[in-house]
Amino acid sequence: MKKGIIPAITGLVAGVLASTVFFAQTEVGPRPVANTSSTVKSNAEKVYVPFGEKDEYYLFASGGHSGQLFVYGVPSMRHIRTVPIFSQDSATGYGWSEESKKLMGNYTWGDFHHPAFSETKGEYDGKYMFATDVANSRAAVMDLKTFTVKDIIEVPNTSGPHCAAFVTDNSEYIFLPTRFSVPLGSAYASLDEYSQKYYGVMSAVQFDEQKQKLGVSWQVALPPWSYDLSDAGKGPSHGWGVITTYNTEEATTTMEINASQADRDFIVLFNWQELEKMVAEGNYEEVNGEKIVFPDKNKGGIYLVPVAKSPHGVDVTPDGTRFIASGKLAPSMTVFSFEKAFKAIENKDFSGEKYGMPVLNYDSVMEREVNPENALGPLHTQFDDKGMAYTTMFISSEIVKWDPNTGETLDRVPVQYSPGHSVAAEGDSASPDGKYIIALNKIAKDSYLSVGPSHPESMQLIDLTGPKMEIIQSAPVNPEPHYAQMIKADKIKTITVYDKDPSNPDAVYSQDQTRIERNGKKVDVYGIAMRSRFIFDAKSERPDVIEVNEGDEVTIHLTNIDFDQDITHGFAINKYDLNFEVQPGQTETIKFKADKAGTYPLYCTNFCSALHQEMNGYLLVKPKN
Ligand code: CUK
Ligand code: CUA
Repeated sequence: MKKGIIPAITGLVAGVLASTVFFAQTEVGPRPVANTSSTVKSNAEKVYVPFGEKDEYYLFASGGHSGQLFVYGVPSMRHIRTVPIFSQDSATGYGWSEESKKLMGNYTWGDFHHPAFSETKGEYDGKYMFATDVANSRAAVMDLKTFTVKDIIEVPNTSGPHCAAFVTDNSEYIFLPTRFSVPLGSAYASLDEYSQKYYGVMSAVQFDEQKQKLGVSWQVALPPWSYDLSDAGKGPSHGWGVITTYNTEEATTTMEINASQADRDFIVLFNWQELEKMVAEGNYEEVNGEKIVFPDKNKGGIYLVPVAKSPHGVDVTPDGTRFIASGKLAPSMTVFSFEKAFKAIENKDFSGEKYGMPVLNYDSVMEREVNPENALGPLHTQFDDKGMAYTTMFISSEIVKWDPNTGETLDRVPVQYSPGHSVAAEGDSASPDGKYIIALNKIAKDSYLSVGPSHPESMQLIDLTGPKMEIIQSAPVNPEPHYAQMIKADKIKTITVYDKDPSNPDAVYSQDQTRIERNGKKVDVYGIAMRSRFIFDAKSERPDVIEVNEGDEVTIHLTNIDFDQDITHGFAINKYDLNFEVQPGQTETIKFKADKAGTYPLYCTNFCSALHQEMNGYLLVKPKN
């Protein structure tokens, strides 16, 4: 969700909204948090993590169009690490090394919206994090032992997997519904044929832990609507998934107005076990190498639930009994019951059909509509340990706590400003912790020192343990944490160094194995980095020099043999625009054409020892003539 929603909403419903509320909430400075000196002290204590102690939670905030992941500690809100997922990152050489170039495919950046942890029985298991790229239709998996990306795939037939990643309760699937509809394979088709030739394809992706590879198992060619957010069932709703939709009007231009005409859009309610079975029985069509279920021909397993227009988020309650849609343009949260939906399906309690998918009767599935007074722009909902719901209100800039069992508003706290998502401690797992929630605010305005016309986004940490929600810390964050995940720190087990891998033909672990191999124009360097030198060929008079001929194809395989925690070496060649790093025990590769004759110093970029400044050598490129 971009900041553009403000004009969209003001334009559309300004007349209905109390504009004084709107402006009061977005145009003024930070509202004072109750700050008697005693509460300030106790709040400071709550977030203070003394040196030598560690935070209780990891926070993984998506980096939106930075294509990166930001790792923070909670409650200190200290930024610990930026991990590149979809975008080049010269701090780590991601996007320059051959290994990372292979992961990134033909792209240099990504738009990363929703991180999702791997799950076992609906609980975060701390093993992997999945991510999707709205910009270039990719899915990624990151290993939480090393905080590095293991695999990225481009998903065919789709465009903009925004509503993802949502992971099923035992990580059976990572579902990727899409924001944009396109013709299959992104082929050309006139927009006059939008309803006939365009599809919003949802992909069922699986992760093979053995091979450390992602793969598309099957897809569903949903109608040409926009799919917004989604969630997976758990417990009694295991095997099911829900996705919100907008633009069921099938507008093809000026979406701001045209996609908001109808009073109702739908929630797609699907049974992935049934779809899996249909595919196993051959009930699909193969298009562009993928198995695609077309709901109008391959019937079953998918239903539509009417919902107030243009819903944004949909969230399954921790106990798996309900799903809650947030209204975006209608100021309400709608609570639906899975049990009622299952009954309606059994009784064929349908009000019609769309593209072969039965439409369930709204009144048969809906449990209650919740409209907290003056709360505007509900977007996303998280949960605490008692099953209470916390919904972000984009327009009225607050988080509202309410009871899904009764609809009663329990508490509300203003945030600065315009929260998109919030994230509670393990807040979308089967057993949220209930300790903290963080508002992921789109607009920081004057919350921090000014850095010019554009400001960072803001994250506000809210304590949930007292009688009232209380903001206890705030931290700027780069664009743009659409969503985040907060996991108990002790669930993540990182390694300290990479193990030796004797099966890796690129790796060299001792000086006597270093060598420069020439084969015509091909030059392969098998070198090591250690404190505080490079050794490319130990037998050479100048072991830290690489001499090649102009036009040679050079590959440098570099192994860091300092098996010592946090001793990372970097590698850069002046004016060759090359840069990568090797972490302790790691082997990485760069390839380049030595097309510039001359003398180019090479050096370690990562301060690794007292003699780091001496860790350099030369690339000599002999001119052709
Ligand atoms: S979307 Cu941005 S606030 Cu991409 Cu999760 Cu709702
Ligand atoms: Cu190695 Cu600096």
